[in-house]
Amino acid sequence: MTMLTDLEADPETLNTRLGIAGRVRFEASALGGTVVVLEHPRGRATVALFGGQVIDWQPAGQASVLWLSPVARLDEGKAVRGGVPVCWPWFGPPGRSRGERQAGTGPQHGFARTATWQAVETGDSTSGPWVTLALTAPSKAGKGWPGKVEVRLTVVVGETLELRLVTRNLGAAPLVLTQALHAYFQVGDIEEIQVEGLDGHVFHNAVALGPAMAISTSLNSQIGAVTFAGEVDRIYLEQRGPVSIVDRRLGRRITMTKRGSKSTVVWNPWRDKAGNLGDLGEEGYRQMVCVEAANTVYDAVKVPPGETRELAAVYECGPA
Ligand code: TA6
Repeated sequence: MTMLTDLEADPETLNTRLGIAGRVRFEASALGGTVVVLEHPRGRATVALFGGQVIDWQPAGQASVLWLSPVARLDEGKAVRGGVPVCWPWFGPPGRSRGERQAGTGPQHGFARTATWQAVETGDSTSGPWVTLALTAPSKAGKGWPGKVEVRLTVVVGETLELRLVTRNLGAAPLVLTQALHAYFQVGDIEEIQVEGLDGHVFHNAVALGPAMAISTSLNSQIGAVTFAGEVDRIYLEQRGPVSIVDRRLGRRITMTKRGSKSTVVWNPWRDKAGNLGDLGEEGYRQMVCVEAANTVYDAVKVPPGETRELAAVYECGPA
């Protein structure tokens, strides 16, 4: 099995099986590990098999839209900070963040971001080239692995970047999921950006309340755009509409539209917490913001046996 996994992650083998000339190419990354590069006249995206993580997206003629830690490595088994980590099958701490009564065991934000995914399919559509990666229960599933289940991530790049995360319940019991496409965006200066689209929504303030382990009744209400002058860690509820990061310093507006999600998370750790995290780089918190399409304890997803549920996000980048 190890041999097979090694082979499957070998760029040459993957190119023979799944490469598409000028569109989909597997390669060894300078950060370690194997990546798949999707190329289109309007944009380019790099997806790591480790974590099933998009680590770069560059619309044609523009700088990278996603932020990636200067110390990111794809071959150390540690969660990679930056790009679009996939938090699955739970968002936040294990167990209660899925609405369960008991705290669970397992890693923060689930297993997916530290697992090596398998490339299963590629193609080239009118929207652009795409790759589908899959993750199934490992032979020695860690504690908290949610039984017989498969998750697939499809990444498409063209005019936009699109991520579709589809969970299929292969077991006999219903599966309860929380999850997130935990996107890190590159910004000119965190103190100069605004996040629009959240006005009027109530939010769970995790800085004051801690991570959302249960539904809280102590919610705040957003007035106007979100601005940053300290740590922000919030789950906006009943939020289905588009959200935009308006960045006048970089002269661009990044817009996320989503499906299958009523929670939008906005996060910046600010200086002190960033120092403790240790992988943001000197003053790195100033250049990033997370805006996440999520299902949290407030809108946990129930997947009946035999069924699938999708969480999807489309990102576009235009002038501010
Ligand atoms: O999405 C926001 C959040 O859940 C924060 O609470 C935060 O600490 C973070 O994600 C990053 O988590 P990580 O485990 O990647 O350090």
